[in-house]
Order: sequence, then structure tokens, then C-alpha cells
Amino acid sequence: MDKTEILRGDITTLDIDAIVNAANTTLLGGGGVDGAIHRAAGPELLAECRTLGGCEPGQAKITRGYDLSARFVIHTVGPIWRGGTHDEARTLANCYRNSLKLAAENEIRTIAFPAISCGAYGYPIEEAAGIAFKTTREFLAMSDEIQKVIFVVWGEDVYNAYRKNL
Ligand code: AR6
Repeated sequence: MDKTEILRGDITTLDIDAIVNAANTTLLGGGGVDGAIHRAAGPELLAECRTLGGCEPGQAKITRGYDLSARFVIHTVGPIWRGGTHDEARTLANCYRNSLKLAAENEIRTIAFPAISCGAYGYPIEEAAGIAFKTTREFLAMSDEIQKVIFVVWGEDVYNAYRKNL
């Protein structure tokens, strides 16, 4: 059974164990999907994030979901695209791997990812889609805990790039 799927829409509306946030190193909110998640989760999310001491690119940290339907938010920080020569691909793969690892450790069975780094951070979308699918499939092949990974895409450009990987 294929445990991955693509869904077009707003990640904050999903009734799922965990959603992943494409955050920045402060973990104190921002624009894009980060802003949408903080708005939907309410101020308690920011309060918990303040206790976490930030997050390095490629790493992941977990909080509760507060007013979201999702029980947890996994915050990860994607690489800022700087031409591809600054370890961006490895950092982006680490975002997916470390988020999935944290999910498995917390008994999360269903998880949704946005297109990390594909907005403000400027990662080329087709390359980012390839990394998202490859890293996730490698993880799922080695681990039974996670039952479903949903890639949630907002724009048509990202949707088309993701569909090529199905
Ligand atoms: N649901 C799903 N996807 C969304 C949503 C949503 N509600 N809103 C936007 N997207 P971005 P990044 C898509 O910029 O590139 C923030 O300010 C969006 O169309 O949110 O990792 C942080 O604080 C795009 O395809 O994240 C950081 O400073 C994708 O989510 C910085 O942006 C990611 O776009 C992180 O930049």
C-alpha cells in the first residue's frame, strides 16, 4: 500500500495526528504556512515555541497543536536557497527525515508536510519535490510506525511538480 498522497489545500484544516511547519530558526512565527499555522493554532502555540530555544536548519522540534485539529505541530527549518552549493539538498532531506523520526518517537501515525523551502526560501520546486518524496519513501521503507504521509500543496506549480513524483 502506498502510504504517501498529495492533497491540494490548506494544511491548517487537516484532522490528522501532526502537521509540519516550515518555520525559521527563531520558531517565533513568520509569513507563509508558518503564519497560517500560528493564526489557526492560537497564541498558546507561540508561548510553547518561546520555550524551545529556536531550531537549526534541517532539525525539528515538536509542540502541541492547540486550536488546530492536529494534535501536534512539528516545526522544522528548511534551507534558504543560495544556488545549491551550500548543502541545501542535504539540509532539506534532513528536514523530512528528522520530522518523520520525531513523529515516530511520539507515536504519530498520520502526518502532513507543506512544501518546505518552496516559498520564501526559494528552493527550486522540482528538486525540492524529488527530495521530499525520496527521503520520505526511504524512511517509510525502514519504519512501520507511520501509516500515512500527506504532502499538502497550496499552489499549482508545486502541485504539478509533486504529481510527477507519484
Ligand atoms: N497550507 C499549505 N501550504 C501553504 C500554506 C497553507 N496554509 N500557506 C503557504 N503554503 P513558505 P519556506 C505553501 O514561504 O519557503 C516563513 O515566513 C507555499 O505556497 O511558507 O520554507 C517562515 O517563518 C509554499 O509552497 O515556507 C520562514 O521565515 C510552501 O507552503 C520562511 O517563511 C512553503 O512556503 C520559510 O520559508
